[in-house]
Amino acid sequence: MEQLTPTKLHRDAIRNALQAVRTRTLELFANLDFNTVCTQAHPDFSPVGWHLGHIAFTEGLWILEHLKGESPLYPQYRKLFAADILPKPERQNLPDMATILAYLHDIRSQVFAYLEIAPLEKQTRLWWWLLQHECQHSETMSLILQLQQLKTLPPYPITPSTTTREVIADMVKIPEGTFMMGSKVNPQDNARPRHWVDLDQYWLDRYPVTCGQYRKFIEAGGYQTRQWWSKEGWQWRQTHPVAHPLYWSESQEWDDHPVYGVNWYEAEAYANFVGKRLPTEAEWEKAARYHPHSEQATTYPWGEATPKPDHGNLNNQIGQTTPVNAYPEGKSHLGCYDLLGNVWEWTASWFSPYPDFESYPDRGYSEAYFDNQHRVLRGGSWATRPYAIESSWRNWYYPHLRQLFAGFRCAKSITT
Ligand code: AVJ
Ligand code: FE
Repeated sequence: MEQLTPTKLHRDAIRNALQAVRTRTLELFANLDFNTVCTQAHPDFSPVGWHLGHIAFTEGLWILEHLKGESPLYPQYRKLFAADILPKPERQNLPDMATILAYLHDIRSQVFAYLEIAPLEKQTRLWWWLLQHECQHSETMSLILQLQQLKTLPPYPITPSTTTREVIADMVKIPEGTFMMGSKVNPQDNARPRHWVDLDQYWLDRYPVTCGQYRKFIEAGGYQTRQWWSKEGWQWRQTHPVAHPLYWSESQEWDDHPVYGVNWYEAEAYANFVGKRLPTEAEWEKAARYHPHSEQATTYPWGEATPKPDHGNLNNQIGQTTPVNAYPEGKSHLGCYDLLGNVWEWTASWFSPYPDFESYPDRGYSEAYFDNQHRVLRGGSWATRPYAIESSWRNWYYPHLRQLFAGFRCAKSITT
């Protein structure tokens, strides 16, 4: 029998994970007509079919060219599928679906052939980074598909474990003191390095803000009331005649689900309306991993176990939001729900480097976005793959974007 060395196990783990993620990626394309594949749903997003080609391109670039030392493959796709060459509207002129799929399959079989002999000891980070890259694009494809259909799905029939508005309005007290922020094992450059952060005590919402809560803001004329908005927020609001989130239903059936389809300005305005504020990302992260007894920061809110379906609304397992108290197994040590999964959460922080940041795999990945124009989101949504989720994970987007699976929760300082 073949001996199972640690490297063999590792090779198998990487291959299985890449394969599992690919299966889910391709599921998104079942029954899509080509017009949907190659048309932009929104100016800020590339066509969904472009993402598929870009996944293959990125795999070829980093594994076959960079690690294996192969000369550029498919030079005809270099310009089209690179992340930073063509403007998004010019990414609609795509090869047909069969051609994109053949490209994807050919790159993948070359990558798997190389994986058998690759010196993994030196390459682990890049392989896991690549896996997370496909995971991230898979979520973007999910939100593009939702945009293209722009429909509201019926609420998923989950009976929340507890359902009183009192519970949902609750806040959790996060104790003062230091915690270790960031990660030394997360492949993402922007999550490194680990560093100590000292915070005063503060309140954080136990749950993301729900549609029922947000409805009060709408009904109080929040979208028309200058006082709740910042200068930039009001500017956005005046140039965009909206009066509710992008994804919104009048039905009260959704009242226990998190609000989403709001941009950063809407989140900020709501927080002002209720006399709270958005948490900084450090405040969010401490609540999502700090254990008050061990005083350690865990990888996930619930500890170290890899995410399972019971931990949260992840991995497109349901395909839409769920009530904010539906996943008690995913609670943080301090008692916050739904930190990972369901909806991403806007934070008050600009996307910026941690002390001693080092770019990986290149400056275009994170460093190009340290421009004080992107806000950090934390936590992940129902469409986030479990390989691309942990308490240290940072996501970033322009504050005006409402096309994301993103909501928020609020914080409040404790003054003594
Ligand atoms: C972190 C989701 C904003 O998709 O634009 C993917 C991640 N970077 N390929 C994006 C990313 C390069 C990025 N986000
Ligand atoms: Fe990419």
